[in-house]
Order: sequence, then C-alpha cells, then structure tokens
Amino acid sequence: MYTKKIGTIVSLNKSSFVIDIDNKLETYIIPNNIKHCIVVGDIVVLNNFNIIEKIIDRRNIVYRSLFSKSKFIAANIDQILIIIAVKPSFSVNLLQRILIEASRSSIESTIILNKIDLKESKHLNKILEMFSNLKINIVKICAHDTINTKLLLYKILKNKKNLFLGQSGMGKSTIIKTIYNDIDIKTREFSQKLNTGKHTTSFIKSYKISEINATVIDAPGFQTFGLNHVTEKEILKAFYEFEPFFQNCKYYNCKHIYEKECGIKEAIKNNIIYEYRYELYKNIMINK
Ligand SMILES: Nc1nc2c(ncn2[C@@H]2O[C@H](COP(=O)(O)OP(=O)(O)OP(=O)(O)O)[C@@H](O)[C@H]2O)c(=O)[nH]1
Ligand SMILES: [Zn+2]
Repeated sequence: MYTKKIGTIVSLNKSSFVIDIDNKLETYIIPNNIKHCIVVGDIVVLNNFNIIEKIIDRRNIVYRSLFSKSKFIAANIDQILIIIAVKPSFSVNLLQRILIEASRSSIESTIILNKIDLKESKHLNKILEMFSNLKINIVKICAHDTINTKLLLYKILKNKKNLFLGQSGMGKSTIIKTIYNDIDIKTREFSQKLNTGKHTTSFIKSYKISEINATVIDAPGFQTFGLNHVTEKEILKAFYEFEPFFQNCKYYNCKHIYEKECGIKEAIKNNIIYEYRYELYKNIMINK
C-alpha cells in the first residue's frame, strides 16, 4: 500500500535529517538534489521510500545572507528570542540585525538578557533602556537560577515555535538545558539519533517542551548576520520610530544618510530619535 507520511524537520546535518512524525523521531538521508532546500521547522511529506516529496508552504523563513549566499536558519517560526548577556560584551549591531530579520519575516521578537547575576555596565544599561523605550520586549534572567528562568521563559515560550539566536558565549546552551526537562525521554532519544550523546550546539536542532506545548530551535552561535536579502524599505520598517519624520525630508526618496535636509537627522538633533539607533541604521544600510 502507498502511504505518505507528514512530519516536521527537527534537525539537519550535511547528509541526513531527523524528522518528527507523530512524536516519533526518524532519521533519513537527504537526497543531493534537495540538500540546500530544506530547513529545520519545515513540514514535509515523505513517500514510501522516505524520500522528501514535498515541502508544505512555509509561513515564514528566517535566514541570513552574505552577497548572494544565503544561510537558512529555520522555518515556520512564531517567535525569535535573541540571547544577549551581561558578560562577555556582545555586538549591538548583530542584535539589531536579528531584529531587522524578525521584522522582515513578520515574526515577533524578544531580547533575553542572561547572566543578570553579574554586574551590568553603564553602557549596557543605556542600550537596554533604548530598546526598552522602543517597546522591544526584554526579559532578564540568570540561567543558573533554574526556578525563575523556567518561570519566566515558560510564559513566553508557551504554545509557540521559538527560535533561539545569539552570539557564542551568551549562555544559550545553558538556558536551553535549564528550561528543557532533563528527564524527558526525547532528549536521550534525540541525542542518540544524532550520535552526539551530549548537548552541543554545532548545528540547528529543535526540542519539544511538551509541558508547555512549545518548541525551541537552537541555532549555533554566530558572529555575523548578513542582511543582503533585506531591502532598504524592509530595513527602514524595523526602525519604525523614524516614520513620523519622513514627511520632513526634502527628497521623497531620502535615504537619511547623505542628504542634508532630512527629517530623521533633524529629529536626532532635537533628541527625539536616539543617535545610537540612527548609527546602527546607517551602518547596516551601508554594509547590509
Ligand atoms: N554568571 C553566569 N554565567 C552563566 C550564566 N549562564 C551561562 N553562564 C556561563 O556562560 C558560559 C557560556 O555559556 P554557554 O551556555 O556555553 O554559551 P552559549 O551561548 O551556548 O555558547 P556557544 O555554545 O558557544 O554557542 C558558561 O561558562 C556558562 O556556565 C548565568 O546566568 N550567569
Ligand atoms: Zn531623510
């Protein structure tokens, strides 16, 4: 009999993928012709021979790109959590880039500040104040404090497919270990399937937290986030506080970079727009 199976890709490496079919994990080889087409979070149809026959239309796809080279991260996401930490220092530019990608793909985003047991610098406080005033959701945790981390994050993650992104060293793996139920059989089953035996962040993989009906997708830490695929209009959309001032720009196609009579520049002079945020805008527009 010809039976088709539908499942969600939970992990990928160069040659094989792990798929969740009705809560059971199965591993198959990726055929060469679709190697670069599938991504974690994809819902796919397998034929009798366990070959991917179809990728169901994606709600969204998160990726980064450098020149014409794109790196898919995950698909069908409800929320992006950007992990930063009190220490070591992190790139605000990178954080802003992820916020832009979230805005482009119309996915809500939350900043998770980890390691609040360490002392925050004045600079960090200023950055956090800026994002907070811009109505960007910030949640502060100490991943070593299991009870409170679970309490805070479970509320945010509940009933959602959550993508965790962040630079190396911010504590992403520690957070995932903290919120993930260690005794859940899936952990062991999953590790065995991938033949790692322990939790390492070397490729993108997802975990189910059944208690709260949530999925956590863990992507390896990275140092760059190219936005070559994002249009200038989409970048501007992420700097939504600029919008009321466009009408004061002399030129209808003002890019707010080289033009002199510019509503955005005027708003910065009048301390209405954060200069720091504008510098991020300028830098990202020039070096997408
Ligand atoms: N003080 C403090 N240290 C933490 C906290 N969370 C994580 N760490 C430490 O930060 C270091 C980095 O944590 P990881 O979880 O390995 O970081 P990561 O972001 O997953 O890094 P990669 O695996 O390189 O992507 C480890 O030494 C952790 O013990 C925290 O809340 N407070
Ligand atoms: Zn302008």
